[in-house]
Amino acid sequence: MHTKTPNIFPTLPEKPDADMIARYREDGYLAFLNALTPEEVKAASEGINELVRKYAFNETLTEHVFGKGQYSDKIKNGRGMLFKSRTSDFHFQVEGTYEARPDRLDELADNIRKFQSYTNELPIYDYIANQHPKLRALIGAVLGEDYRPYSSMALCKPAGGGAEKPWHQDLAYFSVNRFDGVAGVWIALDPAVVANGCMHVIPGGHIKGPRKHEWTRVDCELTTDEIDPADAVPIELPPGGLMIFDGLLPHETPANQSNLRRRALQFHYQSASTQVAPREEYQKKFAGQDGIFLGCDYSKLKS
Ligand SMILES: O=C(O)CCC(=O)C(=O)O
Repeated sequence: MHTKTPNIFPTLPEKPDADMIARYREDGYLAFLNALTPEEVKAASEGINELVRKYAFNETLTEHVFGKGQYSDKIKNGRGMLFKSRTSDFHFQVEGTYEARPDRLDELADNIRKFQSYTNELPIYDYIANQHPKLRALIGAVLGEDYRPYSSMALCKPAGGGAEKPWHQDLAYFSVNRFDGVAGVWIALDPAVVANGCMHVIPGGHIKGPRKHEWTRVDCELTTDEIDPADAVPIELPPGGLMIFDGLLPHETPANQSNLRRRALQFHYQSASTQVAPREEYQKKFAGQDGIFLGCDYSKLKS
């Protein structure tokens, strides 16, 4: 029986105990108020400014392209602009309502919506993602010791309107050969509270398996036919707080309606027996009894 109060542990331990892992299997997530040190949070936060100063409007290192998809109706000038590395998969995207300009890069750093494939861009991100002893112990306990990174993708919410990320299961976006071997780790860099768009989850909602996602006016999402927001709990975390969650757990983050920015790191991992699968194959797997794909069909993305 789940209560509407989230279970949030005070501190990420050196090694999670069996009760914690049992709780993860049942609820589909574990949250900890205190996981990164203030120094780690500071370095990770300053890294955002460092990356934006280094790459934004630097034509040698990145190309800038105008946003697509959910921002397509808002794009004017630098709004929703995407900066793509010329040498790697690293890219970041400006919030759809903010106009990126080369003469105010620190302000721009506070108005980024998304960072993708950023783990190798700075040692602090590689450390947190791949070497942090307590995090390694936690992920190892959840996925097995030989787990591997799957992706790095962080969403941020600028103050005063950072966009929502509606209800979804991460496995609706991914392509893997099994559902039980993917976990996400989400780390707050600012206080994350309801008003600025903290994580909300449906405890135990992973157990039902894949659910039907639809492209709506906002994004690829689970509609209220599939989830009841009344079952949700908010996961409010201070800077350095962390949540680990199952790839099938329904979760969302509302829009930032406050004047407090909400930045985060996010990494996903796969177990040793989880392989990336061709998308066509996965579409048959993440399907209903009628064989129809329930995940996010990118061919339906507005361009
Ligand atoms: O950080 C957020 O606002 C949402 C992250 C998320 O749910 C995702 O990337 O799947």
